[in-house]
Amino acid sequence: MGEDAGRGLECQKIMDGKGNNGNSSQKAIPSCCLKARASAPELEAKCHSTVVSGWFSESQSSSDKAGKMVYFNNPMWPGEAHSLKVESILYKARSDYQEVLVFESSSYGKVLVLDGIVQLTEKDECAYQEMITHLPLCSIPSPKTVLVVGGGDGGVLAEISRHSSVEHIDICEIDRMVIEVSKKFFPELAAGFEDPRVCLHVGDAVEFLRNVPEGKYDAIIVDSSDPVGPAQELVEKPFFDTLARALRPGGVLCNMAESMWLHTHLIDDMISICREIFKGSVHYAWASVPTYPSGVIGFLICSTEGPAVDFLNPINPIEKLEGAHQHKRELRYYNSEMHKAAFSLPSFLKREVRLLCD
Ligand code: SPD
Repeated sequence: MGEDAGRGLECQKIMDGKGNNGNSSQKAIPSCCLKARASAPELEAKCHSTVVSGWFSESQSSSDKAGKMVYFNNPMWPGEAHSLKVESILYKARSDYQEVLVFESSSYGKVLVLDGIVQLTEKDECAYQEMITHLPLCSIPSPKTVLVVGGGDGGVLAEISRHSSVEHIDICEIDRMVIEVSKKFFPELAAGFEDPRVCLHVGDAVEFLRNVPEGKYDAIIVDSSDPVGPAQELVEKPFFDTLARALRPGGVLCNMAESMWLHTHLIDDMISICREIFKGSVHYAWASVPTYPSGVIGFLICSTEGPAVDFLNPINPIEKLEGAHQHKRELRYYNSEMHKAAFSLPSFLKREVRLLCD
């Protein structure tokens, strides 16, 4: 759908990363590129996705002064790179913030890649989008106001739209190109923007949250990319402070929280920050997503002080939600059993992230 349909346009705000309207001539360089430049200053520091001999790999490449390609590993998962066979490249362009790539894979359908990192594939996107949405929304009775941070592909919006209690959904996505590309190549997900309850803000979430009235939301979902590049600030304490401030007492946050196989230190840091800020409860849950590094992704799920939230036993089960199953798309991954199971953690994680045992 064009942005002129639905109520999306009425509340659309367009800002650059600094909260100004219009185009800024100074474009921020993604921090992964800064890292690449620091470690190899002779490189023209522009990240490219890597497609070699018909295979996409989750590593990045850059060209040196002589135009020769140099490959480097993503700093988030050194020493490994998952690969997908490419049938055809459908779209490739650089936005103000990142490189955006869409390709048709031979086994996972269409794939959306940002700065060389897989964001979703048609085959397994359901696991991530359903879990990050319904873990929080099924844990509170009758959610009404929801904020999505990131989520420019629209998949999380499409899941929220199953909840008929929801009256208003704000979404703050920094990169307009992600929205446009999703509308073109992933229309089933981007259909989420058509929901008349959705209010789109194109801009920096940190800036957006600064101006949100205290206690506005029942739930916030942070559907970000990894904390390299434009999403770096989204795992830092000041950002969690603003999220907590924007939630009502007993409101819930669900935040993408990386892989337990690869990022125990990051998870540990995030949990310790959130324990300080969210006085209700803080939990870690996970789901299986084959095309994410190590095949799993985690969610940090927290509540603010107020009416107690029992995340482990959903009070608002999806099976009882009127209309949730008569939706345009079938639920493929989430159900109340998966919800409860998602909080079961392997022993190594409990040992390495001691805060999970408190
Ligand atoms: N390592 C990849 C994590 C990507 C998380 N965001 C996915 C966006 C899908 N809506």
